[in-house]
Amino acid sequence: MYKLYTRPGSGGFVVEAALALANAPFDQIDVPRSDQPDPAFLAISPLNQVPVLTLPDGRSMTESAAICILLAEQHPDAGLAPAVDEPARIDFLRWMAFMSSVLYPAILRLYYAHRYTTDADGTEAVKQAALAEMDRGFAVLDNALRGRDWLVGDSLSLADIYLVMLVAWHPDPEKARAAWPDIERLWAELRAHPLMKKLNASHEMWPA
Ligand SMILES: N[C@@H](CCC(=O)N[C@@H](CS)C(=O)NCC(=O)O)C(=O)O
Repeated sequence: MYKLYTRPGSGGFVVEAALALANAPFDQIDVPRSDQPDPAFLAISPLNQVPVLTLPDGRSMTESAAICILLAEQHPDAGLAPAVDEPARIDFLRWMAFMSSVLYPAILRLYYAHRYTTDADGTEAVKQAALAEMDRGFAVLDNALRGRDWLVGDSLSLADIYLVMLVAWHPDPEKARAAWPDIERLWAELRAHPLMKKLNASHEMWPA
């Protein structure tokens, strides 16, 4: 059985969605935010971050995008992502990497600005730059969604859920909705999705 280390409102959201869509049972361990982490947790998550997925064979992995890609591979019938031999697989890999390497870190710079400067007076500048980078990244994805129902391929994939998770962390959701209408269209679709509604009840990513 899988074990998922997570926390409400965290990147565990998309992993929980993946496991639920795959009908894969898992034990959920809530990891409270702490500056003095449990050494046992640090052994599997050296940066003290969630999500962490422990596989049925006991190995653990961090990195939300890698976890999503792995789960899509391990549960090919669940339709979590385009199959390896489908043309849309390229877009899936591309956007998962883009979201986890451009957008997620920009979001961390916004919310953990003190980590990204040695200047005690510098956090405001870090936040402003992080917001600008988020805006740049979301604009790229909004453009990628233009004229399409889903970010990749012809059906819902983990890339859509990952994107909606990220945009839900925007500090000004009203502005995000207005600025990126194609992302908002996808977000509205997922706000009405029964599984996302269920997950949102515990994660409170957006107002119910
Ligand atoms: N690169 C990691 C980032 C994970 C991450 O930043 N998780 C946040 C919650 S959304 C966290 O645990 N933050 C606590 C910290 O950084 O101290 C991933 O994609 O999984």
